[in-house]
This record gives sequence, C-alpha cells and structure tokens, in this order.
Amino acid sequence: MTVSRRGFLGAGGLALAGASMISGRTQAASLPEAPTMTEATMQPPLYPKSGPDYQPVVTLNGWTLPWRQNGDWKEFHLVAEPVVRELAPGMKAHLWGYNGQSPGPTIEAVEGDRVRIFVTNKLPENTAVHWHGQLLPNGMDGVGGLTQPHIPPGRTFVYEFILRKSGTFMYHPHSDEMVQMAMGMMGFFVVHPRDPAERRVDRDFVFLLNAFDIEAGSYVPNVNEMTDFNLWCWNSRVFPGIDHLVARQGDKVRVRFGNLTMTNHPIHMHGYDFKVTGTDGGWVPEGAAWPEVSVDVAVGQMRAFEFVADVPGDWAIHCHKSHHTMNAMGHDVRNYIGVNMKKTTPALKKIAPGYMPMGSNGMGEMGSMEMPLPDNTLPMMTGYGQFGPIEMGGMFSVVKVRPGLDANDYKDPGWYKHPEGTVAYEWTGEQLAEPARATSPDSGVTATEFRAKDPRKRPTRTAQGGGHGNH
Ligand SMILES: [Cu+2]
Repeated sequence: MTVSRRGFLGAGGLALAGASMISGRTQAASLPEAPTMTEATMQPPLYPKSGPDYQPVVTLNGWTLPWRQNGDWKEFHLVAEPVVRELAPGMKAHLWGYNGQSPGPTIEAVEGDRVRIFVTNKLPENTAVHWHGQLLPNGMDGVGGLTQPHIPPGRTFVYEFILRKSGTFMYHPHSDEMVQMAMGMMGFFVVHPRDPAERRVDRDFVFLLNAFDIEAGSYVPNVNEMTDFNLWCWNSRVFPGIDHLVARQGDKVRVRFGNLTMTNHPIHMHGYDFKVTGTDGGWVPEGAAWPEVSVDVAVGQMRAFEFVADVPGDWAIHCHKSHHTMNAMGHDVRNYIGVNMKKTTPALKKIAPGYMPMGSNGMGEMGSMEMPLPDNTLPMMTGYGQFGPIEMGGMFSVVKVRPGLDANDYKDPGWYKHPEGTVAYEWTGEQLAEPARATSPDSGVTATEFRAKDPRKRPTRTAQGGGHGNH
C-alpha cells in the first residue's frame, strides 16, 4: 500500500468501524475489468443474475455497466476518458465520457446494495465523480477539494456506499465541472426497489438531456458556451439519431430523464396523459402522482413518468422548446418569411459564397432540401417518417406502441400501419380559387367603443363619487 493510498483510505475508514466495511477494503485489492462500448446503439437490458429480481432499464443509444459481485459488494469500474461519439449519422463529436461513450454507461443496482465503484482517470486533468441525488457518507459525495482530493490523471479512486433508497439518480464530475460536463461527462444511476413487485413496470426507458456547442465542421465542443448551444441531445444524440421508445400495447411503461444542460426542458409526449411518479427526491406517493402531457425538468433535476401503452401508433415525444428540436445548421439562418429572394439570393451569393437563405415561406422546405453542408455537421431538421420529412432535429423521438410484440422486444417495428379511415386526409370535393369564407358574427362593439369603456377612465365615476369609499 503506497503512502498516498494510505492517506486516502486513512482514518476515515477506521472511523466507519463496520466489520464488513473494513473487510470490504481488503477485497478492493483487485481491480475489476472496465468494460467499454464502441457503439451508440441501444444495448439489451441487463438482467440481474443474483439478488432480488427487477425489470432492468434500457438506455436510449446506451448501455448498462456490467458489475461483479465480490462478497457483500457490487463492484463497478468507470473509466473517465476521451471518447468519440456519433451524435447522429453524419456527425461525430470528440467528447469526454466514461468507458468509451458519452454519456457513460447506466449504473443499475438495488436498494440496500453495497456498491463499490472504481473510477480510473484517463483524462488529461483531474476529475472526481459526484453521485447526484444519492444519500451517502459525506466523504463519498465526490466533490473534488471539498470531500476528497481530486483524482489525478492515471490514478484510480474507490467509492463505497450503501444504496439507501430506490429511485432515479445521475453521476457527473465535480472537478472542473463546467468543462467536463460541457464535454459530455455524465451518466444515469438507477436504483431498483428491493421488493420486486414495488413500482414494477414492463418497460423502463432512461436518458439524459445534454447540450453541446459544436461549430459546423468541427469536432470539439466550445466549453465556454453559456447559452447558445446548437446541439440539443438526449444521451449525446440528436434526432434522427435518437432511438425510438418501443412498447408492446398494454405494457406499463416508465420514462425517466435527468437534465444536465443549462436550461429547463418541457418534455411533451403525444397521444397519452401520463402520471409523474418520480422526482429528484424519490417516488411520488401513488395518490399524489399528478397527470400531465408535458413535464418540465429544471437544470439538475430528474423526472419519471408512467403510462399504460394502450393506444397503438407512432407518438412523438420531444422537448417543447421549439429551438431544442433543431440541429446545428439552423442557427445562423436569417428570417426571410414573406420576402421574395429570387433577386437578392444571387447577389448575396456573389459576396458570400455558399450563402443559403431561409425559405421565403418558412423553414419547412429545408427539411427535404439536399443542402451542401460542411463536413461533420447536421442539417437543422431532418429525418423522415412514412409521410415525408418530419422537419425536426434535436430533442425528438417517437414512442412506437404496437400490439403483439414479445416482452422485452425493443427492435424498431417500422412505421405504424394506421387502420383505414384514421389518417387526416385531403379534401377532394369542389376546389375553389378561394375557400368560401363566412363573416364573423357581429359583437356590436367597435374598437373605439371598447376603449371608451375602460373603467379607469369612466367619466361617470366622478359623477357617482359619493365620498364613502369602499365598504
Ligand atoms: Cu428543451
């Protein structure tokens, strides 16, 4: 044991005094393998091989970190390191993450578990990992400088704590936090209830909301950006690169997300009203779960909602801030709605080669436009549905509910086949140059009359003023 290691384990370990804690430190002598992932593809759920049963989560475009049981301890190994992450086909980002990806793998365990998490630092600077939302001994809280020394490059630190409650948590650095989070360092941490029947669902989807500012044609995020991000992501992916949420009709479905961007996101799902069942602090008591169709998640918060997937279809799910459903190339486009650009565009192209105006009729046409783009960027909105371009980017995906899927089959079932007569359709009756218009009903009030009745200026007020004031 080296001096620095003794210093780290030191008197604090003895103060914990529990016999299993002490023996735990001896067992920690051998370092578990650190699995790594090279794909941005959703991996199948990781079922528990021992201990209490639970329905494992699936991480959109991600995976769950395998662990090993070592005596009383569940051992995980995270490696903080530079990674290359595909944000969507056509664009890769050079980020920092864990075990080969950004975000890092999801950690899953059970309430009451003793977890030992090895963190190896392969970054060029110090790091530390904070277990966001977990109730744990102060010295395991992962705030570099405050609750522990920073983890220097090349070193491995060990975190040990008991999972005091089930729920939805995150992990992220607390060491040069602004840079490391802007570079994509974060992960999800799910703790399942000890009782397998408690809060059980059939499908449990998780994702983190994160954002990057990556100039078109470049690969590394601008870490000093405060507000003007151009890539709004779920798990470091943007539409059309985000996995669909596939559910079997009748399944009870949970969707959990945490927000590590610098603004709030109202997450809206079509086709259903759902119940908000989990917040940062834990589960909402069943009688107090509240109905919503959009749930806002503030910075640093986690939310979980649940619904029974009883209506088949392809239901959109997205952030309702409309600028968060667009990708990089939309951000510098000027507004020319209503302007005839036929004459101006060629002139502008002479002084600004590659100049491309926003459509005179809105931006929708850009969804289907084959635009010449710099290498390594994404058009503002792209991705096709069965009826054409969806004209979205960023924080957008589709909840695909289908009858007859196998339990735990998450494969894309293709586009929804709508029953005959259930799709909005074009009017094919009499076509007129102008649609027949009816006049509005006459309210009998003109604008000037309306202003004249402003009660603050009513001339009758002084005439009535009796001097009794209000009673
Ligand atoms: Cu948003």
